[in-house]
Amino acid sequence: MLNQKVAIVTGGSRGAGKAIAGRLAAEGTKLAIIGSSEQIHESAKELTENGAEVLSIQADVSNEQQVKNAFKQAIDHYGQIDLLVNNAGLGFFKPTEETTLEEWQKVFAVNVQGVFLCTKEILPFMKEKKSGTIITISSDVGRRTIANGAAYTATKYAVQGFIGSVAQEVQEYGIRIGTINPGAIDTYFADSKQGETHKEDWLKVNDIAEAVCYMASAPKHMVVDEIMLHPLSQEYPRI
Ligand code: NJP
Repeated sequence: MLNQKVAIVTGGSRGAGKAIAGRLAAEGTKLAIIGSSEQIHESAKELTENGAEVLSIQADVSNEQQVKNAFKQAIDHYGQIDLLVNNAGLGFFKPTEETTLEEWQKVFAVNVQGVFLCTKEILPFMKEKKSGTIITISSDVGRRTIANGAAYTATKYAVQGFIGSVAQEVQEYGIRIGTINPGAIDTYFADSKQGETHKEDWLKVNDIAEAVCYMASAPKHMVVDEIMLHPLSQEYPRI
């Protein structure tokens, strides 16, 4: 079902995004991957060596002009975009009184404005085609709150609200929109390293890639609105 489709994956240079790109490529999906640092080209090289068709684009998802250029490049290159995975994101965890305005603005710029800009850029294209899937990697803290992560939590609640509204706007165009809300994943998130011993029981990047694949390959008459997943070891209050 994903064979010969084309996907844009933001934050494809490492962590969950890189795994999502690799998993989609294994299904035969052609890729445009976006990241703000040069590492995006290294990631594309690796994926290409494993047989994937990949266009790497260095762009900051919070910058409107860079997003416009990146999406134009991807659309011009492939002439088709079937799937957008809004995955790029960042986080930091500290008490609110220690959070600077600059940090607050930065995390909103990438996690919320980035999702807005990328979604906005692809919607006219998908509306015209009357098809497309947009999957956003949000968080379990888009549905529950935690201490010492208020700014990050606020961004993911904002993402849930934004995505929920957009899903209703575009339903009539055959566009399917969902969020994946993971708990702790073993990545490079919040300036950490993948593979650290305290993360042994955390979700693995392939768990997220698997969820994306499931959501993206749902039959045409079905929308998977939301997938929540968290490590069995993680405390998780049920709603
Ligand atoms: O993080 P990490 P994850 N423009 O740091 C890119 C959510 N999540 O894989 O730009 C474009 O390994 C960055 O590349 P670069 C989380 O909120 C995670 O864990 O070159 N790209 C890199 O490729 C996020 O939405 C956990 O630095 C930008 C990627 O984003 C998603 O999972 C828990 C960018 C980040 O890779 C993937 O994060 C949870 C920009 N401005 C939700 N800024 C968790 N890890 O525990 C960053 O609930 N990137």
